[in-house]
Amino acid sequence: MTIVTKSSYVDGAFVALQSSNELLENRNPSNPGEVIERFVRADRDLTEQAIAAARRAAPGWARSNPQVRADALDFIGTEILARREELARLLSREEGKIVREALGEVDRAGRSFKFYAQEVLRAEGEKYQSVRAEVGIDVFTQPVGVVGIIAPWNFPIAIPAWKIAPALCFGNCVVFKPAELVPSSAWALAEIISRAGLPAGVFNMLIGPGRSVGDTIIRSPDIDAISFTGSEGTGKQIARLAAENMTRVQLEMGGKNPLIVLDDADLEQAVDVALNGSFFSTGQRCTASSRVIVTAGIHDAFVARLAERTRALKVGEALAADTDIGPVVDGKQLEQNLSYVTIGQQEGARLVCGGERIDNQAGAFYFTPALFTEVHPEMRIYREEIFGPVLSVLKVHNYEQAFAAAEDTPFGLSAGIVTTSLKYAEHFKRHSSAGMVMVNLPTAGVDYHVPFGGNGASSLGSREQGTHARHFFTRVKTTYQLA
Ligand code: UN1
Repeated sequence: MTIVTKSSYVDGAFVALQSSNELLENRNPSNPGEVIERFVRADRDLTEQAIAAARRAAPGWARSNPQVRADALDFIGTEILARREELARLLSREEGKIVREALGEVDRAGRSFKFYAQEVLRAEGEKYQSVRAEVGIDVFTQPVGVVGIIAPWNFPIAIPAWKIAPALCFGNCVVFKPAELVPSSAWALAEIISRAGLPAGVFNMLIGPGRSVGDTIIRSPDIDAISFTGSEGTGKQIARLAAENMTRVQLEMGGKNPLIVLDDADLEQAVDVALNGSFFSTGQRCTASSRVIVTAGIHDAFVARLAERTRALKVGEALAADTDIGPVVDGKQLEQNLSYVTIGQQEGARLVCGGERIDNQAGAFYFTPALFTEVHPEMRIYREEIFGPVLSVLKVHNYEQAFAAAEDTPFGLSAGIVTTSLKYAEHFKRHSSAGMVMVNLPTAGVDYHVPFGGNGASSLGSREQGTHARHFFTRVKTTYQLA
């Protein structure tokens, strides 16, 4: 089969290929010998060109007819949903999540565009009386301008969608950098956007490395705002560099999300919630539950049942219908998972099951979900984000101890509780410092139309998604007028 070479999208066109171009190979983690597609790597120059094109397009797009924006977003959403099977299979091949999960992700992406197609036309603005007689006050919002969007590899289409859709909706131009591990879904999305009738320069996509493309976006005085999802280290660096130009930032970083299981929980429900939140999508979600805090009365039964269910999960090829957990995204992430398993054992935790690489001919990055018990709160496996299917169980004696343990982290993205007690559920919803709280539901897996985000080391800036996205993608203008 011939391998296609694709390129970035700048100023209304896909960039022409040249023989001197540096190439990036997109490989399938279920079969690393297979190259899905090749991509020409963008460099600093091309990034500057994309930013300049976005800058030129910004004034016109900011004043564009809202109906034009609504129609464009609706077109993109409709096509994504119509091609869901094809896009989901492509996503599974490049990222490794199973097709069922990829379908859910593609639907979420399509629906985000559909949501913002509606949001464009919502009334906005406020009127006030002034404290000075004869003065009227109007408050309204305007686009921020040119937005840099830097997306991670773990949600190759949904995260780009939930950042790009509101950016365009609120009248901004976009310079989008997908993660180099997942360029194919990003390219497919850009190709759809390229046919949505947007003026040249409104949307640009650069496939290339963080050290050149990302760095140019972050340092550019012509970028007005940066929306980033990725690691804490990169997020901090973006915040530091963006401060030089007073660029607005929205950062979604790590998590070490707790799930509390109380004695009064329904055992089967608790196991379902833990299994899904910790291991599905190969644990590669910033919202994954990587710490389960269990009260003593249910602890042993919970661990026994969870171990049984964990052992029964089938790890394998992402595209196979009977696979529960696909491969880890690449060799580097696999090494990280394995090294945390060793660390956990050295720290004295008990590895109940999993935590091993599965040998296979294709060299696929298969890793069995790992369950640790006898964990102490100071252990690294309990404190640090692993970003893989590695779960630590902490035993406590009551809700108060469970709550204190859940709160004992610098992160604050998502937190869950499994209980039949209204009192504890209410207390947890009210007092948890996480940005998202789940009762009898996994910590991961969120809706597309409500605020998404966390606190502490997990997030900086205003919330993503839903109507709240407006706060990041617009500026507020207050006008005073003498009658
Ligand atoms: C989800 O749990 O449904 O990178 C979404 C991440 C998050 C998205 C999680 N920003 O994992």
